[in-house]
Amino acid sequence: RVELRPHDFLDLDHALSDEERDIRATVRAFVDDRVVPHAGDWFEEARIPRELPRELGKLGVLGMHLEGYGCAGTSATAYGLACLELEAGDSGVRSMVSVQGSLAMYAIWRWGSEEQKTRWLPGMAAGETIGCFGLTEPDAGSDPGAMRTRARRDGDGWILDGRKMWITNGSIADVAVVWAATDEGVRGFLVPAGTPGFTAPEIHKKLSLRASVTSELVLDGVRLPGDAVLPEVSSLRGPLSCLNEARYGIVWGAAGAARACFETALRYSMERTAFGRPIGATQIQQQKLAHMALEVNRATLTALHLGRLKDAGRLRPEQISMGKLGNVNAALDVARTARQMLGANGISLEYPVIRHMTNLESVVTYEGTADVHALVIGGALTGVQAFR
Ligand code: TGC
Ligand code: FAD
Repeated sequence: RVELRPHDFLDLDHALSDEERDIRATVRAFVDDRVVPHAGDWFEEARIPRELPRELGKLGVLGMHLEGYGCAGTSATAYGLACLELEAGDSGVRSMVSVQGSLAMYAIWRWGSEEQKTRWLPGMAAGETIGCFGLTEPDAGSDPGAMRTRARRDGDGWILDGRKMWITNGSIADVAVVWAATDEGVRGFLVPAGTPGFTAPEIHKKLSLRASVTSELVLDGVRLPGDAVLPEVSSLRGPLSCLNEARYGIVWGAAGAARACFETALRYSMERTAFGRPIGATQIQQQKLAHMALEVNRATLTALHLGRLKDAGRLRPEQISMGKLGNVNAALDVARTARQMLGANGISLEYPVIRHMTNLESVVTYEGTADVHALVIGGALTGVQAFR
């Protein structure tokens, strides 16, 4: 008889290859050793260790789904499994991996010149060079087409002026991928840290995703050489193609955060007694546990299915929107339910639940808010775009 495992009630393990299970086990061991014991402190202290990117590089997860230039070239499904395990540790760690691999590295890998790829990607895959991705602005988040950051030609080079906001890894990045409006459409620029006129002040007072650096990017007359522009795209399609990659990783990651909350609540429900019996022996808590198990399993199943579609070259952005919307909402639901099951302990960083719960408030907002993904799906269903 097949064993019934709570977080894998549907036996999705059965649908994975040996190689996929091995990659997952390696990432899970890293997370159990390097992230889980410290994530509460990192959150409380609002920091993420400076050495972590190199450790993640050694682990092989930075740009792991890309081919060449020091990247592992794994399947999309294997990359997804890694995101799930990383986010079961902390959304901030998965965020670091997403921004590095799916946003900054992917932008260069997909739209860069051969010289740009050779110069930047191997160091980024190793975690020696950190990248960030600047699309959002103070007055243009869901509507990046309204961006005000501008690049104008200046002889052979470019001059950039503008502001980016809420940029993950901004003040620790060695290179920023900055998207700017030009006379030729939206273009991507590689801005090395230390370029005159470019600063990246850190944003403080966050109550979510605290184990992650978030920054503003300030560009005041930043002069760049002609070869700083990504040559292969000049439209919003450039940044949005990168978002498809990162959103795909979040579909998996959210299932990981949900799993961590559910497993904590399940354990707690059998250890905590009230009125002379474990709370998990009461009907009302079992109903909640069954609901959480359902959501965790359904989210993982969705992620796996989208992974298989991506590996088959069939995955559409609208399907990623459905996965991100559904899985992040499911994870938030599981996290909030688990938090209540833990009673007062549910508000303590001694347990991972409230950390995941508040982190997920960022995850539901970045990479397209829940509303934006609903509108993408609604547009596909009706043929009518409701954004404007
Ligand atoms: P629209 O007119 O529909 O399209 C403009 C151009 O973009 C193309 N396009 C896409 N290309 C690739 N993938 C997609 N998903 C695409 N969606 C649209 C489209 O074909 C067109 O191309 P072209 O060449 O004809 O010009 O765009 P719109 O102005 O109506 O805007 C709608 C849109 C898609 C921007 C909106 O739906 C949206 O997605 N807004 C959300 C913005 C967002 O997600 N920002 C995220 C910033 S990065 C981040 O949050 C990182 S978090 C860090 C972490 O992960 O840890
Ligand atoms: P707005 O776009 O102002 O939206 C406000 C509200 O209005 C939302 O509820 C939204 O759903 C709703 N809304 C917007 N448009 C419509 C509409 N047409 N119809 C109905 N409702 C609508 N960005 C980057 O570029 N790079 C990063 O690395 C990055 N990292 C981030 C890290 C964190 C921790 C956070 C919180 C954000 C990060 N972001 C990053 C920014 C993120 O992508 C944006 O916050 C997000 O896209 C939403 O934009 P906004 O905050 O300006 O909200």
